[in-house]
Amino acid sequence: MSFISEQDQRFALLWSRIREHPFLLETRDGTIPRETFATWMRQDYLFVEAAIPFIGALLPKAPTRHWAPLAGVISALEKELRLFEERAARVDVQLRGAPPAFACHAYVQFLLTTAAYASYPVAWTVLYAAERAYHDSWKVVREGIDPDSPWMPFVENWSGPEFAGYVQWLGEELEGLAAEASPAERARMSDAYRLTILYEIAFWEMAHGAEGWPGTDSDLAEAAAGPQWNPDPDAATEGAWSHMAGHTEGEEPG
Ligand code: MP5
Repeated sequence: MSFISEQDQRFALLWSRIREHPFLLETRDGTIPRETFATWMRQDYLFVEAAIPFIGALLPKAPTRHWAPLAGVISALEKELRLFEERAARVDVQLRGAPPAFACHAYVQFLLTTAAYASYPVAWTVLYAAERAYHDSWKVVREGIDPDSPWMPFVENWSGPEFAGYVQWLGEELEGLAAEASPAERARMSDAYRLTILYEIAFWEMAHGAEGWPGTDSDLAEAAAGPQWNPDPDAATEGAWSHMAGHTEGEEPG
């Protein structure tokens, strides 16, 4: 059985917690409160901003065949930041300046420490699980959302064919890395897979009304400035992942 199928069987209940999360079902059904969606936007903007140094930190460990695709991921993440900016301007959400929620902060620390201290196969496992979780999540939203929903550009970004191809490629490469890994390394990869899914669940929970820090009744965290993109809401938005096709099509696993 492939590494991913084995993990997916092992963690089937956790995956269903993601796919059945109220945040996703309410976004699909158009019943999500605007402010709840705005919380997710602010927090995921911080997450995507941190994902850029996460990818950059993988480069020193990466096989050379991954350099160009990883550079492509960094460009895509920059375009995603612009997507958040454009949407926020359209729907009048104040994106920048939100303090990081506990779950967002913890997840980002997990990403960055994984990139710094874990092996490449373990870090790749985290990358795959995080991207796969977003693809699966937004595919749930796609099944039934009003196509005129203001949230549709997010749905298209992560459930669309370009992102699907990228996640497929990440999975093929993950199978190659797992095939070469020792049993102990595979066990570490499995742990990282599970932790990433747990963080994904925690992130949806946070967005759905739990953005405070445990033990505090007001938000005492420092404001984060966030990047400045000077968005032009009238500019046509290019798909964030469209250029990845050239990097990830026709790659052989391993
Ligand atoms: C992703 C994301 C997808 N934006 N946020 C979380 C909490 N998990 C996964 O990552 P990317 O790199 O934005 O496609």
